[in-house]
Amino acid sequence: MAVYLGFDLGTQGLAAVAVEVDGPRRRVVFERALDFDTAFPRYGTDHGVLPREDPLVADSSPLLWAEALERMMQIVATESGLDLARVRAVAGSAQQHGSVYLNRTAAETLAGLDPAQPLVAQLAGVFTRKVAPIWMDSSTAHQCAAITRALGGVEAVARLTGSRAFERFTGPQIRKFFEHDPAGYRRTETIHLVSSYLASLLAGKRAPIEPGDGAGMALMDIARKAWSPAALEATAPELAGKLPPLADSWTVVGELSPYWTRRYGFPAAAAVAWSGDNPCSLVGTGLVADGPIAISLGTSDTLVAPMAEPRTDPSLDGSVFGAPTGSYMGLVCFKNGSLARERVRDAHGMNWDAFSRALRATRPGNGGALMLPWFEPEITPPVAYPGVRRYGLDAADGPANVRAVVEAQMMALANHAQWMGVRAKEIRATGGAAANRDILQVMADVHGVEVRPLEVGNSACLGAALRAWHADEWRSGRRLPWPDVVAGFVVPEEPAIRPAAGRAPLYAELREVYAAAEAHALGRGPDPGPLLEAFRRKYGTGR
Ligand code: XUL
Repeated sequence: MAVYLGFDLGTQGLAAVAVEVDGPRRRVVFERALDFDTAFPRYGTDHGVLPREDPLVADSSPLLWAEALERMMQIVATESGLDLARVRAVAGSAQQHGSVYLNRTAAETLAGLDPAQPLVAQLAGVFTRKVAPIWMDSSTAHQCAAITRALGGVEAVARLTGSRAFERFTGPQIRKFFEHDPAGYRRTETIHLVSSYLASLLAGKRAPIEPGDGAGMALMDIARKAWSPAALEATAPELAGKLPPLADSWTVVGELSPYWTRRYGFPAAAAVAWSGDNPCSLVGTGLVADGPIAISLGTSDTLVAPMAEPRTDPSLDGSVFGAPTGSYMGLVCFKNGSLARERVRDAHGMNWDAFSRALRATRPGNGGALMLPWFEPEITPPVAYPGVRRYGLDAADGPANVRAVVEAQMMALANHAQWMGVRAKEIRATGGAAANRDILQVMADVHGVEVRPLEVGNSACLGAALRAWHADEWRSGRRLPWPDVVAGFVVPEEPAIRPAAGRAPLYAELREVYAAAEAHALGRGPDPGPLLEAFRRKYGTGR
């Protein structure tokens, strides 16, 4: 009976899942989550982000992440009730794009961690940059423009790397660090992603980056899954020597280092490469064959779908990443996910129950009242200067604003994923807000397909644990097919949430109006007023 451990370090917290495999019997035997703000208040984070003056900047603390990892390892060792001797492999999932900058003492420190001391006490001297820029940062427009120019334009960047150079991507962030602190950059021996940094802490040595997370850096040649010399050159000097190597997702980095075995009694289990949360979620939602797509409603809202070949988005809103299966995946990402839902909830003094009641009390189409929920700078479509736009929507009307924010999010997800060309047969819903069936009803109605939440809500974490199992089998020479890896673990809940009859034409029309409102707000199209008017005439106004 083997146990596999998966971690997920998200924006706001760290989660862990343990799965047990006993022949055909598969079960989740442990789940736990830690919230950064409340469990580690001394870092002063707000929803996992360090205090900031510039709304375009978003950093977190690599020390906080290390402390959280240690706390969770301790919980697994002392509170989970698991027989540690049965833990065969550990893997992880991490928020994508964030970067950690280590000096030349780091390798020795990691290799020789003293089991008598806490981890953070020993790591204090290994960073050349105290903070880690994270995926919510959108302060690198200049660097994106410079990299894009050097690589021959936006389409050329997308063809080469699978995406345009997005502000949150690691390459532009590295360039910004080099420009603002050239001496710090020179002192940097290794630049890790959040994923490879955490894998390195577990293995006690430099872990590689795998192609799922590596694709989110604007540095990887997506077709070859290798660092692109041209992209490295366009980003910062001598970058090739500072990046860990790229390696397959199922790479075993080494064994859990003596720090973990001696301090907490773990066995010398395989420490497997970590990946990004979206690639891990692809596995944890069971998207290992064509058919379903997945939507994650978390701090960010994302839509992912498996892809056989790296086909890029002509509108350049979406991204192609490597998939942990060795194939590819398409992704669209929205920054105004849970954050926007919470802002609306809080602005109208509601809790989640009241939020749900508001959804039930309002009509699909919201009487033609629309919101563009850009509370924070948005990724899709790119909005540098935030500001919520309302069309025919009274800002004081709580229920109408609740419906407007959820409909907007679902329509934006559907509209901006069209380039993937997938006709989804079913949507697997995951992330915190997937527990809310009223939100999922809007998802089903707007997308016109059945929606199934999953029994394990944190699919990125489950995906990480399943990747640990797959990698352990692989190193023993067994090539476990991916459908066998997910079978029995990825269990869509029944009954599915079905699109209500008659809503398809309404949302088909409203999605066009929504696209027109986006174009208008971005200065690319006329006022959608007449379209909204026509919609209201056809479908009625009011609740
Ligand atoms: C994906 C993205 C976010 C983060 C959130 O490109 O930026 O989904 O991975 O953790």
